[in-house]
Amino acid sequence: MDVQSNPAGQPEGLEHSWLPYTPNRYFREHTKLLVGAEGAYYTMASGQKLFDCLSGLWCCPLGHAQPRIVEALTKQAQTLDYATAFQFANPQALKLAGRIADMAPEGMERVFFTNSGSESVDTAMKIAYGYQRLRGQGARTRFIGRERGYHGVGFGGMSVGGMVANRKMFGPLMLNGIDHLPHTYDRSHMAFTRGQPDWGGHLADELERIVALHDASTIAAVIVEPMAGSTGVLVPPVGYLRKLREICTRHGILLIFDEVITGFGRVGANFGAQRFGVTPDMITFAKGITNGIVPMGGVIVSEQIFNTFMGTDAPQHAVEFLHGYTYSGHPLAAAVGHAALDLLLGDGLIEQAKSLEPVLADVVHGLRDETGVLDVRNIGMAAGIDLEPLPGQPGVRAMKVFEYGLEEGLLLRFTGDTIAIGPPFISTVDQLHAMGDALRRAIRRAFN
Ligand code: PXG
Ligand code: PLP
Repeated sequence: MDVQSNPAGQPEGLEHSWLPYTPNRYFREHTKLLVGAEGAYYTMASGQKLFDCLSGLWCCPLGHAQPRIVEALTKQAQTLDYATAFQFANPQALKLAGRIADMAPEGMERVFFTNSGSESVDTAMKIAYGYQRLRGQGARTRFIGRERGYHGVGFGGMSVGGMVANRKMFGPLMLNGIDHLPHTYDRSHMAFTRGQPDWGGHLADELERIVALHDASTIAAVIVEPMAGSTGVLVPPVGYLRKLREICTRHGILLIFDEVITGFGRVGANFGAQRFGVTPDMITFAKGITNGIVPMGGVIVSEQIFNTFMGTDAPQHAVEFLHGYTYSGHPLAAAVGHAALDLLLGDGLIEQAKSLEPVLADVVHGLRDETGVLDVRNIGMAAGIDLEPLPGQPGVRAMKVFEYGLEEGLLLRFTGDTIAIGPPFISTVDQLHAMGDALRRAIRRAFN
């Protein structure tokens, strides 16, 4: 088909595009083009400016067109644009691994680079599986995820994930031997909680039940998001993660924290691990490490796991872990990663996220009395707002808020009838209040 011919007046190329996680048929009638971005705002093709309420897709905490990031990217492109990833290293990626390990909890010393959260999760699952095998526990093949978890779209991540809609089309392709913990959300016990709910720590005991069912000797790892982001910001109950840690340790099961959203400051600390005071065996990350400007992800592993792979009795020239991506440790991503960490750590942007937490909490909880708001919850620079669904039409109410939000100057993200909020750490107090006011107007219009 001729790309130029476009009788419907649609943007050029739309008729050749298949958009990710997008209702493509609806989009055809409601096209939305982002053409520019600076600071905490996007610009649409219409010229409309939109406050970036979710920092891109949780990935741009430092805002857009950040001059030091642009400079790092440009300079690196002129110096070493791509470095062969296998059998070679590049200094930017090596040094970045060191800086990431320094930010991670004590004992988590090694970083394996990927290009996305999905790749990070599949990588971590392969590491877990390999680790158990190498230490003589080859029967440990099971993974335990959690309902309402999101771990990306690879076959591994999808299998441990717990969002039914993402799974149901692919039933027989799901990995074998996966079980799921119950999710931790119960509105009747925790509606309108600021920070961590007091109720729900006991749900970690469900892991004991699952272990008893399958026997510990068959379980490789448990994977959870410290705070579930994609399903609408589910904050872990007090004591819950610590209990998971205790149970995993007791049974020789690895604990993986998927910190693709919670890593690099989103919950007001380097990682959720530190915010919640629990050290896992592996952390998966992506998004914030490069401020979303160049794709990059990775897995941070404990020295013990790394040493287990290095302790192989295979000859020295043998690859210890047959895994990697063409773009693992990409020099452009790594250079941008350094600039992002300079800002997050050197310029105190993680501290800034922490200090804005009560401001964001006031803004979102200020909406609790609006008609149709069923729950508001928050932690760090993240919040979830549940809306009363339109009878028989799940998701439509939130979509209305999303569409009205655009008219009110907000780029919002919704899942089901939940609005997720995760503003950039560079947001000003005034901008956060303005976001709250605009969101209030959008919600009122959607319930009118
Ligand atoms: N794990 C977690 C915890 C995530 O949040 C992934 C893995 C997958 O990452 P990639 O880079 O492969 O997309 C994610 C991604 C949303 C939203 O609206 C969340 C994600 C991606 C896009 C939108 O909450 N999380
Ligand atoms: N498919 C083919 C045919 C390839 O040659 C490669 C990599 O060489 C891949 C997939 C994997 O690509 P990537 O390393 O970018 O994940």
